Amino acid sequence: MSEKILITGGNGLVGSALAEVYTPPPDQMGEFENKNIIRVGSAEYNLINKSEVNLMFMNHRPKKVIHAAARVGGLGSNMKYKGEYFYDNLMMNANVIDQARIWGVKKLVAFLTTCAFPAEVEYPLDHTKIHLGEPHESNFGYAYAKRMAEVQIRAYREQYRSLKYSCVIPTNIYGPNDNFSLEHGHVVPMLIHKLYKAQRDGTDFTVWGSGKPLREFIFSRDVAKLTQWVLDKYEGEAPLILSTSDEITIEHLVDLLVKEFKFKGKVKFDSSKPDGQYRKPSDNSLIKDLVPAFKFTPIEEGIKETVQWLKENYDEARW
Ligand code: GFB
Repeated sequence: MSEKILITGGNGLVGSALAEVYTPPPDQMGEFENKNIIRVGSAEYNLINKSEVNLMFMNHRPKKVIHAAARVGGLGSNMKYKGEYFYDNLMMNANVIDQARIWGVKKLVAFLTTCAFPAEVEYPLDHTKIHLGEPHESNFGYAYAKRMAEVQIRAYREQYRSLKYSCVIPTNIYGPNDNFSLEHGHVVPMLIHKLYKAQRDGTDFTVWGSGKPLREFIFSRDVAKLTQWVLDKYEGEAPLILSTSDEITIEHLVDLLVKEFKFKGKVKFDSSKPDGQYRKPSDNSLIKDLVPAFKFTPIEEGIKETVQWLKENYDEARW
């Protein structure tokens, strides 16, 4: 009998990539055979509510947990809903991590994000710098809530020695099944959706800000594969940054997307929209040392697959 793994946020960007990674095509099953995976989404359990989280553990009795559920959004959404982002994420994390402990889960992986790091700190970002200063003002509600998951896990590991809970810290994730909202989305899905519409309707393609900020993008399947490795193999205390450590400008991202769509229309940069944090370069040496053979998906390939996915699933996509 394989060990039951519960995945919260099971229908989201990371949850759906995890589902794919845990159920590869039959000819590639290998070591992942017989995994017993339960994916839960917000329609089944409201993780802000402790008694629903208790019910979730009572119903499923997992041995391991990947806690990928979060209230997330891009820069615009983070700026607009700071209070909700703080409360919802704080409560979800506190409830899931504590109920996991109560229900005897010995292994859990929780998600932080590189935007939880201080806005002004010596670069590159590494796991020792999470609490060394104020997060960027555009997303401090979300950032502090995420930081508290690291604190909770560190405190639990010290008090309850048998718990091997860990944090992963991905950079900006993108991929199929993302939220393609034109208001609340992250930059990759939002720009893909805008381009899709601009090409369909013969209109201009408008990008927020100056195009100068830098970001590190990671494909959702890479995050899922590395998370699976962390759940199975990693027992260390240090949070693991999941990152290619390759920075690109928003302008460069726009070029890649325009090329992928073969878009011939006008590209406009709207300086009335925010740039957000200028850059957040990260140090991926810990994960690279631990999983040296891992190959990250080149951004050109990840973008191609994501664009293709939206074109094929436009009517069912989330936004
Ligand atoms: O992914 P994103 O919204 O969030 O990217 P952050 C924002 C960057 O992309 C800014 C530019 O430099 C924007 O000016 N951008 C250009 C756009 N066009 C667009 C557009 O149409 N939509 C959006 N959204 N951006 C997030 C945090 O920060 O990082 C989250 O707010 C999350 O909490 C994520 O953790 C990883 O990278 O700025």
